[in-house]
Amino acid sequence: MKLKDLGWEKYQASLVQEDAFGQENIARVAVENRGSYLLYAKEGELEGIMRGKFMNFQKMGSQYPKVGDWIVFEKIDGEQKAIIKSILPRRSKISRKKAGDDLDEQIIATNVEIVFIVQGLDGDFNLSRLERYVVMAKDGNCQPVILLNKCDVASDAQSKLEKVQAIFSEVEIFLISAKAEIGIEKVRAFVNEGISVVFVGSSGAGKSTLINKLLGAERQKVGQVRLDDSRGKHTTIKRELIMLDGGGVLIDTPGMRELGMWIAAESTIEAFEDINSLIGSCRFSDCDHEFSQGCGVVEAVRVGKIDKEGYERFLKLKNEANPLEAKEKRKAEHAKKRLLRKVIKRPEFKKKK
Ligand SMILES: Nc1nc2c(ncn2[C@@H]2O[C@H](COP(=O)(O)OP(=O)(O)OP(=O)(O)O)[C@@H](O)[C@H]2O)c(=O)[nH]1
Ligand SMILES: [Mg+2]
Ligand SMILES: [Zn+2]
Repeated sequence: MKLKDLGWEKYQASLVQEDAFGQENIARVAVENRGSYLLYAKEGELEGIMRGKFMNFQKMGSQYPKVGDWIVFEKIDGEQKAIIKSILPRRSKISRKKAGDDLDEQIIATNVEIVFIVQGLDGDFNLSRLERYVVMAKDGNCQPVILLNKCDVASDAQSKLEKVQAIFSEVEIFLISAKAEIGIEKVRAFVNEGISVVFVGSSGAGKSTLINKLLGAERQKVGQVRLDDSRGKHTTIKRELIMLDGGGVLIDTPGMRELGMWIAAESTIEAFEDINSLIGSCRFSDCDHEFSQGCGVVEAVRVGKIDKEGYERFLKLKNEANPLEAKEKRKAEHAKKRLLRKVIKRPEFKKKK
């Protein structure tokens, strides 16, 4: 693996001297797994873990490594593992902020030049959603490019294109068909050596289909959409960085029907009303509703009180919404409680009789 193919040279040129100085062990975050990261480095694939300094204090979600990040690591001898030491400055990012909360943002990808906004010309077509994606891209210092997909099956493609053009006069917009391979070369033309791009859009819009066509391989799993409303089935469940032969980096992302789905784990729970209503019945207040003992939600699923499919969708979203952060939050909560107990035991806090 060459750092150059991952876009390092272009990225490095944007760094100030101190950031880049003396850093030999550089890798790029390719996948965020539960509890670890897949890193791409000179020496190939490494499992990135966090320790020590990184874990010493409670961090905000955005301070954790994200797909697309350049990181400095320390290799563990004799293993394909590395300790993540620091994250190099993000030149751009595509992120979703929770309403009214500027501090806690959920980052979808970092250090990308272009955001391909993929929208189906079928039931997925929605101008206000396009607008939000365009804002998101510009906010994050990325160039938005709109890809209106599935033109092979849309009879009104031309009029929809004109509508979109009228609204976004400064954005490049293309009619394409990932499946019928129409306009693929126009997309390919953006992804030159050293360029990183991310694909966003609803589930079922055709992001993974398009990525496969760009790769010339069936690498990404593709799922059917529902006939009545064109909704996808959340086929892609992880953000993933993929290298293109001849340079260029593609990031596939799980699609969301609503941009509001890019939210923290707690909000995921709130979105599932039947699950939310049972949370009080869990034995532990920090129950993860998956592995924790005495979980009222798991029990309700077992006895059929909650729809199993709905529960599985909940798990998928819950774990998608940044597993590491959720885990760290729980740890911090425990530590706080322990500290509080100690303090209360101290004599000066005991009530005088
Ligand atoms: N007719 C038509 N169907 C397409 C086109 N592109 C993709 N599809 C179909 O749309 C469905 C969804 O495609 P995916 O590539 O899985 O969509 P996605 O955006 O990756 O969806 P998620 O991974 O769930 O976010 C599949 O059945 C594809 O075959 C197209 O250009 N025309
Ligand atoms: Mg996909
Ligand atoms: Zn529970």
